[in-house]
Amino acid sequence: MARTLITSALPYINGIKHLGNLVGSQLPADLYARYCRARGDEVLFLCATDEHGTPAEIAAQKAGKPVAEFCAQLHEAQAEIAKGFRLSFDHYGRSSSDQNRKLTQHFAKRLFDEGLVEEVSETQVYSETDGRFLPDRYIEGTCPNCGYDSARGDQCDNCTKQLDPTDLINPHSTISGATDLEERETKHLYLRQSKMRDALNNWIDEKKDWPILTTSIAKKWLNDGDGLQDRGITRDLKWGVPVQKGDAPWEGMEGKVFYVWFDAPIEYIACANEWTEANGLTDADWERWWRTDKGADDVRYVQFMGKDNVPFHTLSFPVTMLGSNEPWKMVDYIKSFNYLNYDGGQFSTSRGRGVFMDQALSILPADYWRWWLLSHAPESSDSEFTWENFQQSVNKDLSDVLGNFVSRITKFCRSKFSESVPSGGTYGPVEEALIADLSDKLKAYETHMTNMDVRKSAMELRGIWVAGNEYLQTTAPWATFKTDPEQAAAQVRLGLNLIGLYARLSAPFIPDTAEKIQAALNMSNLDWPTDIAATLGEFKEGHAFTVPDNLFVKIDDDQRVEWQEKFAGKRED
Ligand code: B3M
Ligand code: ZN
Repeated sequence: MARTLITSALPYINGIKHLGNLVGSQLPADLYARYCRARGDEVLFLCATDEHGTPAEIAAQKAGKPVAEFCAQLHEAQAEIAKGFRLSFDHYGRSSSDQNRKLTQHFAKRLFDEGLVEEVSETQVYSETDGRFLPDRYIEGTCPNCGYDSARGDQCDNCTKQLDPTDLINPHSTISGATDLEERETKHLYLRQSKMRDALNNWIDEKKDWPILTTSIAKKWLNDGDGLQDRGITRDLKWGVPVQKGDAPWEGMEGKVFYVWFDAPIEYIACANEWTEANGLTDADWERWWRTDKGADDVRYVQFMGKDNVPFHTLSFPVTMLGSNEPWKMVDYIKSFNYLNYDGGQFSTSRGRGVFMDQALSILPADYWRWWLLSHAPESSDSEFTWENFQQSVNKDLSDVLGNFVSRITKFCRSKFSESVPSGGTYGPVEEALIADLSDKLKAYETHMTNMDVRKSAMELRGIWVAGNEYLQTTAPWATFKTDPEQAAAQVRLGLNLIGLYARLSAPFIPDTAEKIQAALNMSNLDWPTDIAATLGEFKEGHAFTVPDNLFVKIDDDQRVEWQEKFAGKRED
């Protein structure tokens, strides 16, 4: 049995994510996980909240909560919404877990022992009042370039000039407002990425099948001079993984934590350990996914992420893994995405622009969103959400093509025969032609799904739905019934079987709808079809079903305009 390990980039903890975040990692990862499971793979699908770093501290401060409490709350909120979107994670972990703390400290020790982590002394801004070193974002002052009075220690938001905290005029702490800031000598750990340039180049060169978007970003940073600079992996923050050498203290590093991008990807591994502990499994059960010396050598590991995350997954995280000189399972394929824009601009978390995951579910069921987002995934270029396009896609693809097909056949059968599959008639050349056509389409669909070509998969699936509609158009059982009820029975029988086929093939995209059909048509499972002819003979004469409720409700123009206006401004909450 093939074994597939799938991770989605870990959503950051500071708030509810928008639809652009969803389509850039978690949703396509779910599509692939569901497909692999349906094909019979053993799948481990992991995701977690990314909880450390300054933005978490700042968001907690804004919310007036201790940071640990804030993160616990947002984790629950994100987990709940992920369920709402039917994201089928085997575990939704937390980068603040004990498992991740231990593993992160373990990697730091290994890298130190291998000469890839070094201690470096540098000067940083210390606040006497706050009793701590202040990272860039905790210092504000007047921009020396444009005079803006709230420039941050790393950058002026007004003129975009990159700054050092010491460049600021009248710098002060954003924690306390204190101005008694001074520069002090302090020690930090640096990851010597430059030492791994050859190893990384060789590793990436082996990946001949990776999407261009992924390799071009990786290669750009790897070979364009500055990209593979040594990076500081520690910070003077309270919230994070404490710097330790394995389980031993690290002299001179007291009170420091690891940089969030050091511990976040390690959570991919730790999450598997959280999963085994949450389910009463053993260490061997997660190690067989992650350690090539413990059975993971036959695992295929696929990562999903937005393009801005690619450098961390092709450079710094592989340095951590390879540099440890331990047999960790490395990623086999990185599927990356461009950005989804919102109605003529960008989605923006800080400005509350666009539709956020909780809001989306409050107005329509998950499948509507899943279908639009996946069929418009920003693969080869950025794509854009507009309400017109969304309305059209829901009304045409889901309602007219799929929903209407299901409702016409089941209702017609109920009115002319009964709520069970009618007997009589036989499949002839028209039916055979349809079976041949669908067999080709199924192969194409499988190829696209296997290759993670999300949009192409959606178009192929839609084509499969359309083929059924065309069959109905040509054979017109309602007309046939008047002259040849036996033949009409055979046509309806095929139609009902097509519905069963659609439920199986559509489940990775629209799982709730697939389950509704499954229940209405009394299907024992939604297993993947291996042979179209066999699947279309599944429901035999006398097989009982019920007419399902309308699968999709159309969006009318008034409704569209109302939503358009509602989501035009800043979200209030
Ligand atoms: N948390 C993505 C982001 O919030 C970042 C991904 C981490 S993956 C290890 O932009
Ligand atoms: Zn400025």
